[in-house]
Amino acid sequence: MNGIDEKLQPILAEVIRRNAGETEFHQAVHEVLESLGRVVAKHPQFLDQALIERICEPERQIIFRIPWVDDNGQVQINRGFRVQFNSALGPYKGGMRFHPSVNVGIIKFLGFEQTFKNALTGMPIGGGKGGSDFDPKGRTDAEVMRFCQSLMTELHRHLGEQTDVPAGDIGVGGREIGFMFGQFKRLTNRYEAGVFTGKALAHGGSRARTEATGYGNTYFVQAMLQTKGTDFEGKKVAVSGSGNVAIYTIEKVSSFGGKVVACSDSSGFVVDRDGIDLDLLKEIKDVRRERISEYAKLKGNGVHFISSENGSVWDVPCDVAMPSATQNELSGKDALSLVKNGVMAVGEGANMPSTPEAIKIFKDAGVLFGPGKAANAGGVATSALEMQQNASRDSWTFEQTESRLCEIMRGIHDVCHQTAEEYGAPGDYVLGANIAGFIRVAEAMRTLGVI
Ligand code: NDP
Ligand code: 2IT
Repeated sequence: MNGIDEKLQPILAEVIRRNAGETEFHQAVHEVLESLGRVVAKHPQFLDQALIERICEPERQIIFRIPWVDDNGQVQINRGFRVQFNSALGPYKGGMRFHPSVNVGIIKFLGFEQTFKNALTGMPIGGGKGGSDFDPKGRTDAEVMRFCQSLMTELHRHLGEQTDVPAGDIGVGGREIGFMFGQFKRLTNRYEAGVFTGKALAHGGSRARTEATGYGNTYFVQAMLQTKGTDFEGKKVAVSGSGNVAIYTIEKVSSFGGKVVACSDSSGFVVDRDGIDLDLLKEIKDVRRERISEYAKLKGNGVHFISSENGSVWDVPCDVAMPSATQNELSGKDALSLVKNGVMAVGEGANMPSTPEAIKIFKDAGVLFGPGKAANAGGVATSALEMQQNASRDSWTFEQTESRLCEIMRGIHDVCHQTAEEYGAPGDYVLGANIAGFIRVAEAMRTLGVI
């Protein structure tokens, strides 16, 4: 029917009833439950102690008002969220997202995914996520600072390096982390560097954290390609988004000999047959905070901007697709177009960017498919390395940190690959990631008793 084992059907029905209207959360739970049929058939003990039901229910959800004053003296109100999903393996860990689309269902799906992703890294971190419907676009630095300070005035009481450790996500980068950490430090009178990750180097940030998600996804896709005896050399790559994850994906893919021919933002995409000029892209996005259409204007010379009404970045022919913008950005139609153009691998830099229809199309076509909870885990894994450096009051070199990241990504790839084989679905990284992540969390929960 819906691909879920009959013993697990009531669990999904209850999640849908209890979280009415939260479609992204339903989608994320559905996908994991679909994989767990094979686990409970082999190990029925996972049906005991309502383990699966408890995994689907966040430990704590915090929703709060964020009032702040804009540059015109007007009072603005946003809503803040922190969903502390699961702390069986360690303190809640996961990013903060600032985007007008943010609501409790989106934060809940992200926290749920984060729980399994963090387990896959093998690091001692639980799962959580937070954010706000605040839109940073067009806001001045002073407005962003006042907003972050107001948010932290409430959130600080729920955080701690042993309790809950936020980081960045969409709309939250070094600037926002700095403002939030600054307000946390002021309110608590504690220099607790390990309470945030993604900090500036001056405050105990880790080298390679900024690069880690994009680099990690590239390492993951490289490992998938190697199972087919190939690599990035000479491959054409399409990347969506042009934020943190996209930029460092483009950097790493290029260093591996691939050519990134397209990237995007929510207004449209650019195609550059010579390969995206990374210095220009960083200048437009990181320094000037402008739209991707500026890239085509400044580069000229046959580079086109196509607005989202007139096409999709996934129509650009490529060998490898690396969606790095947002959830459900790659539809069934996009997947058909990619398959028609001969795509051989997809690595999800974003969280849940491919719709269920798209995933099925890739699977049926034999495309190597690295799901977000495995492929984009390099960011949070390096956050855990930042926590490790903070705890030991140490600071590692870029090379040392990147080499740990590379090992961790190889480990995640291998555990997903082996688990898929063990459960009778060789090459199915979705199944491998869901099962391997679930087993680590569920085993840890069982030994803690019913809490
Ligand atoms: P950024 O804010 O740096 O960049 C986000 C990019 O995605 C922008 O180009 C943005 O375009 C685009 N985008 C955002 N929302 C939409 C939308 N609704 N429709 C189309 N495009 C959109 O965020 P990150 O690069 O950090 O995050 C990108 C993805 O990667 C997210 O799914 C995030 O959850 C995931 N991720 C991030 C990690 C990290 O360490 N930062 C770690 C693991 C996963 P525009 O500017 O027009 O909004
Ligand atoms: O989705 C993610 O894994 C992130 N946004 C990074 C989380 C983190 O704590 O580094």
